[in-house]
Amino acid sequence: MTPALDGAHLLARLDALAEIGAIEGGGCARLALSDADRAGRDLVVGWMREAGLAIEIDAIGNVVGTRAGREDLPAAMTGSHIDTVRTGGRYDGNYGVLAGLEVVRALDRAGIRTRRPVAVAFFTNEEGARFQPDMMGSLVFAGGLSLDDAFAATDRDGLSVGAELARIGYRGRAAPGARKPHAFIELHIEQGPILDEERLRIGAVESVQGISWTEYTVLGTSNHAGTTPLRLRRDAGLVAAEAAAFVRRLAREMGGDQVGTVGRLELHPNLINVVANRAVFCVDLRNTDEAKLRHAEAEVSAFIARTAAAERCDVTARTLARFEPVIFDPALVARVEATALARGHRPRRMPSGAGHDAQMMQRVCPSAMIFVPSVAGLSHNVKEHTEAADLVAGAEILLDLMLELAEI
Ligand code: HGY
Ligand code: MN
Ligand code: MN
Repeated sequence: MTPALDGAHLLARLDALAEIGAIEGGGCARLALSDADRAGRDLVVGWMREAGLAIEIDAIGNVVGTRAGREDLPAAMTGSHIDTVRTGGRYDGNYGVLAGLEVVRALDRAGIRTRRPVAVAFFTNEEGARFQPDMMGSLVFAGGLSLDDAFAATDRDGLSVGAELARIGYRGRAAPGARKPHAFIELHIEQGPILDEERLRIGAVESVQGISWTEYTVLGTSNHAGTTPLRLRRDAGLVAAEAAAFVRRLAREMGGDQVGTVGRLELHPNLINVVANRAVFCVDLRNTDEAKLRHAEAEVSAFIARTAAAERCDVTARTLARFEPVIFDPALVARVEATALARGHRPRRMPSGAGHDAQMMQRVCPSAMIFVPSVAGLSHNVKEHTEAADLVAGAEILLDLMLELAEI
């Protein structure tokens, strides 16, 4: 019997999960390892149990639910993440995990026992909004970050990943990545404007661009905003503001895929009539080309050093995340494309502007991604939206692909 995907159930589950950590405007705030993240995890683990999956929680809190195959072979795995940024939408990450559960339900309804096990995973702290680096759980799973280093990461309140994992009850016993999957497919919203603007429904993702996150701390002298002449100022706020403007200017001048963002900026004492003596800000640079990304990093670093020196401020830098561009397995990308074509779609090959767990899984097994459109390219925003028909279309392609991969 050909398995059929229950689209209505997928949409209902997306809405149910979005209730956890719900915020004004219809989005979610489930920062990694927060109480809201625990509640979201508990709900999804409950759904995995309901689907009869064997559940494994590893030491970094990654959760893998496995449906047995006819043979005990490396699994065909799908999944994503269920942590969100503070202004998250309801689809980023959640969609890929819940669509994976719908694949399992469809196989059950059709009475199909695949040759390989089928696994559905959610990885810890994909967003990196609270603890860096991002894609932390899948990076540990892939052996790119030690457990000790991951546990030691702290948030702005000094709380550590290790302590927070234990507090929410998700510091599992399984060794991360002990069992590598045969292949990994991640279904995800595009989070950019390409598919929506080109009126296309499916993206066959070929690569993920490089990511560079650096935290800069600039130290000056707090002083009276009214009495201090410019010649005596050591204004950390000025250096931060000029850095943010330079990041945008540089991206515009470099053109191509270069993007740059200063999304986090904190001044101290952050008062209207005091020249700031400290500025802490983060620079997010990305490019599909590693050499260009390195060039952008060097330009930003040199600009900030010059600007701080001109203002007689001191500056230190700390790398929070650094990932080179990743190319997905070409044969698997071709399978994504062929599966979409077989369903009558016109798939578009494209890079991913956002980071994803799949880029870490590519280190341990052939991996690829399926994109569906984000309306107006909006994401990391409560107004993030993908049309129901697109959500279902992407999940149907995931079902076909997982069935194929589980029979190889
Ligand atoms: O930043 C990213 O690209 C991802 O959302 N962690
Ligand atoms: Mn995501
Ligand atoms: Mn995200």
